[in-house]
Amino acid sequence: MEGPMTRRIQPRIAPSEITPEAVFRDRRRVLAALGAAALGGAALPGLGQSPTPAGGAASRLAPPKYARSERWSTKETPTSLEDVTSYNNFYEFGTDKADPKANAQKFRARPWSVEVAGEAEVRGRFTLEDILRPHALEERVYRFRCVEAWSMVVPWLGFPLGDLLQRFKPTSRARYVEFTTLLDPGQMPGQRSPVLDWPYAEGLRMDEAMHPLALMVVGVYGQWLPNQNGAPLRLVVPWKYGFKSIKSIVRIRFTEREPRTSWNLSAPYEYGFYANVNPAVDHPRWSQAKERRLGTGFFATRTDTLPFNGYAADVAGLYRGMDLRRYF
Ligand SMILES: Nc1nc2c(c(=O)[nH]1)N[C@H]1C(S)=C(S)[C@@H](COP(=O)(O)O)O[C@H]1N2
Ligand SMILES: [Mo]
Repeated sequence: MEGPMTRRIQPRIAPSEITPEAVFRDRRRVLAALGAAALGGAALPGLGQSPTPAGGAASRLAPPKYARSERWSTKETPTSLEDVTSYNNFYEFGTDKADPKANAQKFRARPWSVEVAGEAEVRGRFTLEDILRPHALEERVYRFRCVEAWSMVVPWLGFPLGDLLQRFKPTSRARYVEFTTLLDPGQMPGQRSPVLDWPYAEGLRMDEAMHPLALMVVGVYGQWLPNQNGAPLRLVVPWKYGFKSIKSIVRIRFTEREPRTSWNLSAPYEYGFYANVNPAVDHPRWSQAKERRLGTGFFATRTDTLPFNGYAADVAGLYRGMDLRRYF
């Protein structure tokens, strides 16, 4: 997408932040011996044994059950399922828009687990089923605006990110949360090229992450997520440029300091940490004033981009007093 191939970056995680490997291996060995399904070090509230099979491709799973959320849905016409699932940015599978669909079909999105680390009382590794079990799924039709100036309208299935994060009991030192995508060059051919500093990482300030619009997404158009859209678990932050909406998440880490994020590391003058949609702040190489809605034809008139992608009434208060030209 956006950046030219840019510099390689030094490892950015201090040794002190890494859970000692031995602790991990030991915990896993003990739990394996007990035949435990959940690998968590601490009990996650409301969780027992998984009733759903851990394995299986999305197509073999029972379809998701959900209820539509009118409160958080736009009435705009959704972009077609075909466009949403065949015009993608997922650099782990290639940099052309058609690459993710072509190269991600055999990706194993199940079984899956997520590691929770950092400034939280509940840490450890949790199966996808443990992550999902207590959350009712909602369908929310959100506008989605890529930093490349195209946009779409998508009926996502998910649940509020804040509801998930609260289960881990973040400590008072948690001011940010970092998300990391799977690192697996065997399955993700794009990771064999240094296009980005893999694994892909993103982050939010805690109050942004707790905002009811921030959505943990597991499906689209009433189905489990196709691999090219970030199966089995991805973020959608509709008031920010699309690159904040990180796919195929394997790690959630609570931090005191602003985490490093992949696109900001790659091209800091082009992609900020905040990345709020803002028609008044141009990308150094193109205007952000307008956008092209997918599916409306290549020659369709570009429509005006709205501050915070049209969600200003809900989220502008998060940034009161901040210079949005500086913190772009
Ligand atoms: N891991 C990962 N997450 C990612 C990306 C990526 O390349 N890798 N691309 C981002 C960008 S730039 C956009 S616009 C959206 C695209 O999501 P979609 O393909 O579901 O429309 O995913 C975001 N999440
Ligand atoms: Mo994007």
